[in-house]
Amino acid sequence: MRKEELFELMAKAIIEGNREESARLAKLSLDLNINPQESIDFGFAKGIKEVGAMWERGEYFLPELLMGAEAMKSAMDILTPHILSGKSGSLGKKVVIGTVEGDIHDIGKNLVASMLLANGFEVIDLGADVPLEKFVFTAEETNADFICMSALLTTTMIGQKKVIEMLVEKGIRNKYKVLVGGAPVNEMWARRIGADGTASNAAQAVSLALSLLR
Ligand code: B1M
Repeated sequence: MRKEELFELMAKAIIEGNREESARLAKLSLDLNINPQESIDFGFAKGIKEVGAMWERGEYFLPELLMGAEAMKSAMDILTPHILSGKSGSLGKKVVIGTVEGDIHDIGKNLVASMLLANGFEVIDLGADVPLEKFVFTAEETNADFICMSALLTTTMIGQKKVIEMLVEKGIRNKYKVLVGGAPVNEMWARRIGADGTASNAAQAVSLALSLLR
């Protein structure tokens, strides 16, 4: 089977909310030695974005959105360990990452966390719906280098701004590189709230974090 055909089947499995099929295709891609990052970016993630678009057009409702997310998770559970390469922590730089308060979307955040880990960062993953103070508290407590915040809802993006304001108020803004991301986040927003940058996917997030170390 051609790689492109497999990617199409992966997207279809997510659109149909078929957990068994997405797990089967994830395993098959590993057997075929396809880079797991490619399977996520060009296969499964395309599917979940289409699910979001169908939901927006009123063609899908919440149960279908949930089923798509479940199918996405079952593929990610199989692929993510293969992205990790054992380099974890080798850079000696610590990242505190999470999805901001009020927001339970964690698929993209998990991907960014895995890629950072795979590229030598030590990652402290606070999960999703993280109270804003917890980003600051954990960064201080663990002597982190980066604070990374994901937000998928236009209503929760403001949490990223509030965390930066907390850092400024405490006089510790310059101790950390702050990265923000998530589907509604763009360069303009990142600049406006005084973040150190944003990235539109996990690979770019890693490049950005590495570039900020120089
Ligand atoms: Co929700 N949802 N959802 N959802 N959901 C969106 C975000 C939405 C755009 C769908 C739509 O309308 N088209 C819409 C938001 C609209 C808006 O705010 N304007 C929406 C909504 C409205 C909702 C609910 C409010 C629905 C409801 O209950 N009525 C609800 C919110 C609940 C809450 O959070 N309080 C809700 C719930 C859910 C599910 C639980 C069903 C599920 C999430 C499951 C989970 O994550 N565990 C879900 C899903 C799956 C989606 C869509 C379809 C897909 C999100 C996703 O996983 N994408 C989404 C539609 C969309 O985004 N187009 C949608 C794949 C992932 C790989 O990409 O997360 O963008 P992404 O991450 C990328 C980049 O953004 C970047 O790298 C990642 C990897 O490439 N990135 C970073 C992410 N974080 C980064 C951080 C960085 C750097 C880069 O540095 C720190």
